[in-house]
Amino acid sequence: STAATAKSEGQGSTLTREELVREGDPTNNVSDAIFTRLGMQLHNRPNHPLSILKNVIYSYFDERCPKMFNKFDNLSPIVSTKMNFDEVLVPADHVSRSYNDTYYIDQETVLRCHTSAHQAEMLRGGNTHFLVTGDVYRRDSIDATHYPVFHQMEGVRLFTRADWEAAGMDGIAMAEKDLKETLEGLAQRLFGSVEMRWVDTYFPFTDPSFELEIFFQGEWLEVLGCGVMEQQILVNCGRPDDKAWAFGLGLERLAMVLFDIPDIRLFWTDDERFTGQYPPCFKDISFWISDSFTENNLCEVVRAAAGDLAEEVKLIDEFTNKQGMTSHCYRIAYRSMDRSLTDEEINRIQEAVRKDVEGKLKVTLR
Ligand code: FA5
Ligand code: MG
Repeated sequence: STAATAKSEGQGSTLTREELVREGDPTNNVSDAIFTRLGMQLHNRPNHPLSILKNVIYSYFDERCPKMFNKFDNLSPIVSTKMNFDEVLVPADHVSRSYNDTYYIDQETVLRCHTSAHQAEMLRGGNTHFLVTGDVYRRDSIDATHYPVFHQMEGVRLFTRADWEAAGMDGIAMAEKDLKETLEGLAQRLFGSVEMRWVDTYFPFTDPSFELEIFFQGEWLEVLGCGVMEQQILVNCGRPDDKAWAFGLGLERLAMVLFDIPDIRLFWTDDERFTGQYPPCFKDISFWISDSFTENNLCEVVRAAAGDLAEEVKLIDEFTNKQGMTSHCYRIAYRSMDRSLTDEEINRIQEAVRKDVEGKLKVTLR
């Protein structure tokens, strides 16, 4: 039997390399470094940028679409070649099937190279609106925006004849229009105004097919692929009369733009901003400034009192009263990289900050 049949429900995290790989199997090309990534579930860790992003996208779909999208974020990344390739019509000679591009556990079992691997099983399960989020694996190039393990979110929405007749359109045109509007709306929700462009492309499982690119760090960055689902997939899954759109977006790429993360490797570091284990604590301080007040001087005071526990000092409010006095309110974020801070400790630091702000910066606390 193959590893695919041995795989457990949910993540493959409980299975070790020894359990998955037949000793000396020449068809296995999954290295130990990759095995250690299995089951890490970054996208399900509270406060991890990928999980924050996932939830923002979920809310967008929940608000936009009257019919709920069913959400799946715990499907095993260990899938059959049938799911990963055949069921989404990837031709037998397509490069993505090669040992050079894909991680094979054995001849019939791979680490999914895209979340599209779950399209057919979800459709057969009767889902008409769904989002699948998970880790995907590729033997890919190395640079700041590519990593052998990353995360995708797949979205699929079906339309029935009644839908496109009500819109006075044909089904494919309606699916394409709704797809682009939906994804442009998502980009707007995530980034406000951002420079983006649609690029025509090819996928075996959609026609027409598009990629959305966003301008980031001086270059066009491809953030998702999408299109109108090939009718053959719907036919094979018992939905011959419907039309559908599908997209697959790269969560790291979007999170890098959204959270200003310069390198994709940072998602895997133990930096607490990424594991989210140690929460920040916020304290506000308001005062009437003097002529000589500068923000850098304030930061020096905060640094002197808090050291590296000060994560951010941010002006959140300012106004000038009738007498011409200007008030500033700053929010200070305190966070340790290696432990949870106690209230007592933060209050003591904040008291010291207040005292020095008043004594050294010649401002009047409010
Ligand atoms: C796909 O994976 C298609 N399955 C997407 C799709 C789904 C198209 C449904 C149509 C319908 P692609 O290989 O282009 O397409 O990857 C999709 C996104 O994943 C890319 O736009 C990019 O954001 C991200 N991505 C791809 N390779 C990497 C990588 N090595 N590291 C980080 N992100 C990546
Ligand atoms: Mg591509």
